[in-house]
This record gives sequence, C-alpha cells and structure tokens, in this order.
Amino acid sequence: MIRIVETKPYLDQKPGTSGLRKKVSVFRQPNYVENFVQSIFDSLEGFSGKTLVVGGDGRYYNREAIQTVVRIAIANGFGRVVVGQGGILSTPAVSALIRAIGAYGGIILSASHNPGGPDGDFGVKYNIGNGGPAPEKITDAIFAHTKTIAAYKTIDSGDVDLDALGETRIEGASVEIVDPVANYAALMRTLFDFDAVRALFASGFRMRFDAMHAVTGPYAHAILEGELGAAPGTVVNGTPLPDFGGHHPDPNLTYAKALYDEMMSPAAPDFGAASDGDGDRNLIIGRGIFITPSDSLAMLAADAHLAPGYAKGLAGIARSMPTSAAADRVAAKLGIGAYETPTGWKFFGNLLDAGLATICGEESAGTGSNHVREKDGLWAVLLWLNILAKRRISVADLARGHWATYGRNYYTRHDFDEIDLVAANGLMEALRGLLPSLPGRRFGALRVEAADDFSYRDPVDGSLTMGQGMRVLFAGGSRIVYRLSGTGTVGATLRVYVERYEPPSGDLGLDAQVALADLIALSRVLAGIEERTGRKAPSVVT
Ligand code: VG1
Ligand code: CO
Repeated sequence: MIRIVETKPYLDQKPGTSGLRKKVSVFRQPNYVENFVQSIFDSLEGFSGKTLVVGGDGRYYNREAIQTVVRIAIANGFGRVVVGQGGILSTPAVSALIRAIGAYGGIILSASHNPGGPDGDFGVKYNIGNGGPAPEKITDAIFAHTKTIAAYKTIDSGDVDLDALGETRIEGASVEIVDPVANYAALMRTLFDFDAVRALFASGFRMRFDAMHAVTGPYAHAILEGELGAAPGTVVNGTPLPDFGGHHPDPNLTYAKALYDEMMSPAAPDFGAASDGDGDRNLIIGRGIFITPSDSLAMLAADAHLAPGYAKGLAGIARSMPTSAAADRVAAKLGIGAYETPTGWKFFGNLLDAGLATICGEESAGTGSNHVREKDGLWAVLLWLNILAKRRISVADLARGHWATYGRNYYTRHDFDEIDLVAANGLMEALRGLLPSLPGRRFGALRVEAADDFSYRDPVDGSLTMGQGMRVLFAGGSRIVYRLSGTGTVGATLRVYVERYEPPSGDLGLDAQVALADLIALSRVLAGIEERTGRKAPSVVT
C-alpha cells in the first residue's frame, strides 16, 4: 500500500561538492531525509521496476536513513533494492556494485571525511547508472525539487533486517541484503597481481593500514589480511563505529597523526596507508616519507602498467584543478592526454565513460580509475602494493627515482576551517576584484603570469562550470589557488593550495613547507587572510 504523505520544503537542501551534507540534528528534522530522497526520485525517470543500490559508511543515523530510503524507493516503483549487510557499503563498493549488476543507480549515506556521531555530520549522495556521482544537471534538478516538494511516497512496512543476508519481498519489490565486500574484492582480483603481493608479504614486507573506525575496516581485513597474507594486526581501527571512535575520519597528517608518527619512527613498517569515512580516499606514507596525494597520482600513473588491469597502458590522466601538475608530466612523457577538471569526482565521469582518461586523482587524497566511477581508497593502496611487489624498492627510493626523472612539484594545502561565512565570501570577492590587476606584477622573485577564476568546459558534453577557484599563476609553474569548500557544514572552510616546480637538476629533498615558504607567506598577504578572518594560522596543513 503506497501512502502519500504531505510535507513542506526545506530551503537548504543544496548538494555540495559531494552530495548533501549537514549536521545530524538537521537531518533528524521531520521529513528532512524523506524530502531529499523523494526529490532525488522526482529528478529521475524510467526507473520503474529497476534496481537501486543502497549503503552507507556506518555512521550514526545510517541504519535509520536506510530504512527510510528503502520504503520510499519501493513506493516510487523500484523493483529491487540491494543493500549492503549491516547497512555498510563503501562509496567505491557502491559504484562497483551498480556497474556489476546493471543497477539504475544508488544512494550512499555518508558525509565521507566529516566527523560522525549525534553531534557530527550526515550525508546523502545519489549515483547514476555508470556508478558515478550524479552530474550537476541532476543535482541542480534535485535542489529545485526540494524547494517545491509538497508530498513524498512511502509504504507502511516494518523495518528490513539489515543484518540477515538474503532476499525478502515487500509490496511486490525485492529487497536483497548482500555481503558488502564480495563483489568489490572480486573486482580487485581482476585488476591486480595478488600472487605478487602475497609474495611481497611472505618476504617479510610489513604494512600498517588505519581504517579510522570507518567503512574500509571490513574490506581491508578481508583483502589485506585475509587474501594477501598481511600479518594479523596490519589493519588497525578496523571496526566501523557510528562515531568513528570520536575521531575525524579524514586521512591526512593531522587526523591520521598516529599513523604518520609510526611511519616516521625507527620501527616503522615498510608501508602505511589510511582511508576515510566512506572509503574513497587514501593516504600513503612510506617508511620515513609522506607521499602527497598529487605525487601519489603521478607515481601510480607512471607505474600502473605493472598491474594486470593496466598492462595495456593508460588512455589519459585527469586531475582536479587544485591538484599539482606532477601527473601532467607523466602524461606528457607517456604521450597521453592530460585533463584538468573542477574539484569533485563528478567531473571525471564523462572522461572515464568516453575512454579519454584511465586514471584520475585529487590533491585531497582521492585516486581512482575506470574500474569504477568513484575515487577508491583501497584500490590505490592495492596499486601501490602491486607496484612495490614488482619493483621491490622502498617507497622512499621510488619517490626519489620519480623526482629524479620528472622533477618535483612541491605542494601543500592550508585549510582555514569554520571561518565566518560573511568574512569568507568577502575575502573571495576581494580576490576576484584583484585578479585583473595581478598579471605582470612582481612579488620578490615571483612574477605573476596569469590570474583567473577557474572555469571548465566538459570536452564530452560541452557543459560549462564556472567559479571553481581563484588561481594566481606565476612564471615557472608556481601557483596559489583559493577555494571555498563545498563539503563543510559549519561556517566556511577556505582552502589555499600552494605549488612550486623544481626541475630534476634542482634541490629535490626539501621539506615542502620550507620549499614553499615564500609562496605561503604571499598567499596570506594577497588574500588578507588574517585581517579578514582573524586567523593567523591554518587549522589543517596537508
Ligand atoms: C573536498 C575535496 C574534494 C573532494 C570532496 C569529496 O571537497 O577538496 O577534492 O572531491 O571533498 O571528498 P571540498 O569542496 O570540501 O574542497 V569525500 O571523500 O569527502 O566525498
Ligand atoms: Co570520502
């Protein structure tokens, strides 16, 4: 029995960089989840009788929201809803599952790297039939529907038992609870040389994987320890918890500091990695050396052919605009395409579908390939392991070798979290006004070559996306980029990205903060960060 329930719109349901993210207290308002989910379905067509994949990162409110999504999906006419056991599915696993079973789309309950728990964040994202995040055309339509919604459809049925594997029938539809890991692990086996990685671990290679009490725990336990023979205890914080153990599931040098400290200690294992709330990010740290995500993208692309899934080579490499140009140098050497997109994985979907790019990455610790349409944390870890298993060198030697060939793009990102929204918008407006006067100006040894607000014309569908970040480009390849985050839930987060290129003949062994000191200082002055926000220093440096 389908029931139509009257509702009133909420005016703040605008999806950001990756879905709708708000405080749990916001999502718990009456009909808040219902309105958004109904608005998703109201923006789609032709899904009657088709399959929807549903899962989340296990955070607080995950189970409740999944029950709501299942009811509304059935009431709207989906014929089959496939849910990860316990409500668990990592973002890349959802993407893989949508593709494997030919689902119409999927809904992921996650606020990714944002903290969880009753006072933390929650989120909802919609993925389309190619397994990737809904493009802006759809997220814009969803937002438009949320502003006028008057009713949603649901069914009167008890809760689905999310923990019991198998199929039940509800109102003529099938609800199937599946193992969240099986399909994903099978896909990984087709891409990587598991025998070579098993041999690497058997030779005494040691690893630490920090799942940050988030969704990758079950995946890492099953694949790294279960299948590849990594020593028991390799995976730490491997049980997903609703509040991530009170931590911030963001794999960076601030929130994954325990891993970093261990990797810098004399007893460090050979290889360290971590992933985020929903399993799509990866942090890579070798013994004694942190690999920036931008460098990781470039290094993986350069050696990807060592993994069976990429043995035939890459079609192209895509990176988000703020990501360093290290990957472009690899693309140039390989003679393949290099693409620069706005921030957010949704912009890679067309390039991957069209076969223009094989590997994509973001400076925010996201890397992935055409095996799914999301960034994929464990995939990046497995590609690193596959490469190390074939080359049998340390992470530090691999990095030094890479820089000796391509030069080094020194890189850092400084985040100013939870600043005043009005101050943040004022700062960006002032910068926009300043841009035209910058080309030709000198700041010490730095000369501005160009300055703009980044916009992107999608080469596949021709769509134009504007206002994607203020770029100040200096002669020689250095740059400063300013963006406001589209995933934060309190005030505004200002991200400042700083990069400088050092050729192979130059000094390749500096600390990034030292190598970039003059650009960092200039980034503060140019934008007037302290005067406008009151912040003397960033909250997070990566
Ligand atoms: C951030 C990152 C961006 C990433 C996005 C989603 O967005 O900068 O690169 O795609 O998070 O990642 P923003 O708008 O806050 O800068 V995830 O792992 O949180 O879904
Ligand atoms: Co994420």
